[in-house]
Amino acid sequence: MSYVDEVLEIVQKKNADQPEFLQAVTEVLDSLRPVIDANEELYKKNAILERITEPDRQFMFRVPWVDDNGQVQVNRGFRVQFNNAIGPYKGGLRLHPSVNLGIIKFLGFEQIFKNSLTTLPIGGGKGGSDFDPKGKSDREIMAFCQSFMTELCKYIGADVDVPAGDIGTGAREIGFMFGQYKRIRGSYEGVLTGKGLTYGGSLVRTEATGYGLLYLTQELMKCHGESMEGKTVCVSGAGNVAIYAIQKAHQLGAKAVTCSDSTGWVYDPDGIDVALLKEVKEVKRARLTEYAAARPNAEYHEGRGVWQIKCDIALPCATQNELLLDDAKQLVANGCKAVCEGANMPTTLDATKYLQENGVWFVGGKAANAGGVATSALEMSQNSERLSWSFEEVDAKLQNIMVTIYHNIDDAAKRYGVEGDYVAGANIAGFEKVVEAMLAQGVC
Ligand code: NDP
Ligand code: 2IT
Repeated sequence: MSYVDEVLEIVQKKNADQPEFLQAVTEVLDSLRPVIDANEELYKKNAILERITEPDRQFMFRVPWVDDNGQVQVNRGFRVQFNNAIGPYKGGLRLHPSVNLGIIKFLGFEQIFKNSLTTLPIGGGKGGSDFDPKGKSDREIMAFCQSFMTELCKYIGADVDVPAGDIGTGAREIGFMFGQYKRIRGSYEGVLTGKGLTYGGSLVRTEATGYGLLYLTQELMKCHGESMEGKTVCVSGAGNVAIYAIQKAHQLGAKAVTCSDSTGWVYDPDGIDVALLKEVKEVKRARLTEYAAARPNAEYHEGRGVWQIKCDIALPCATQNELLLDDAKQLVANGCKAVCEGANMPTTLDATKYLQENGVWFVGGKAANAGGVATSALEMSQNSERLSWSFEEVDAKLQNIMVTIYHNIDDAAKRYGVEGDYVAGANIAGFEKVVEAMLAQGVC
């Protein structure tokens, strides 16, 4: 049995109740086969794969808070510190009722490779809670965030582990958490990213994941002799990543015609109105029915369905496993040329395989959505030097990072004889740097 298969078997046995984690590990290890085969003796002797699939440590804790009726509520908090071979742990905090240890582990595991791809010195981690921010008052959100940070603050620090936003965690939540960290630890430091601009945040961080996704997509198209001009784009999600992906798509001359939330989706043939979408989702925190009601030609549909709309480029930006095999078939049948993941693991393994086998240029989230965490690392740099850079400066760095990522993953795929397989290219390029650092640092 090959070393990869041996480790896959161990990981499956140890984590049988964590399907998302197993999915993420299977994708990575499967695509690393050419590198592992070339170095099997060295990696096996050093148990590289056993070490990289086991978190350095994981914290699970009780988060008690008082709701507006005076009732005590209890949630479960998580922080998984997966690998710090190349820098302090870095990764977001997800607040969503579906959150469990397996989901945080899949996200933390992917973060190792993504963060390596950014070319910046950050390790992989992730955290969150099964807390549901929907329908909560600002006071309830603050009560939860303060309680969550009261425990989390023991494990993080500007040179140790630097959390940020993810699903359900935006500027409001980061602000409440930063305030509580400062209060308990008495330290004003860059312990979180995605902070407000008045207290150490970076320009462009809010837009960075969506913008970065489009910068990478643009480079992908360019290298295949195509431009973004006049392209029709289907986007899923209606949160931070989706909104700024749509905005940048429009700035680059394409037209994004769909978005979705957890209850339904919108098709707007005139192009999604970003200002209206921001008003509905960021200010009112309302449903997409409100968007559709304000747009004469927009259609609203309950459930899921954005991938049935004919498009040149598909950008899944909501959550994991939201683009299934049937969706992939529909996209191919409609002539879709490229799929780039704004979300983490939105495409199932069989859907990815189908897209790749049918000539769709497919770039996975570890490369395509790395602009968010890359800009977080730029926020850390600014905090360290106690300066802040202009919008243009950060945006130019972000563009450069995304273009570099595209070429690094393309080159890695070519080096190992899998040209055009950007999933393998990303996993290989991300893995190479981490494994070199792990070997240099001995058994730890
Ligand atoms: P937000 O919370 O801002 O938005 C998530 C959006 O997806 C919402 O519109 C939400 O609907 C919708 N959605 C639909 N179905 C689900 C579901 N089952 N679970 C959760 N959300 C659902 O999150 P982000 O935009 O920040 O994150 C989107 C994806 O991008 C995630 O996979 C995240 O891990 C990834 N990502 C985020 C980065 C960042 O910087 N924020 C960086 C890199 C990746 P509703 O409006 O009804 O809640
Ligand atoms: O999935 C991700 O890369 C994020 N949610 C962003 C993490 C970060 O530290 O900015």
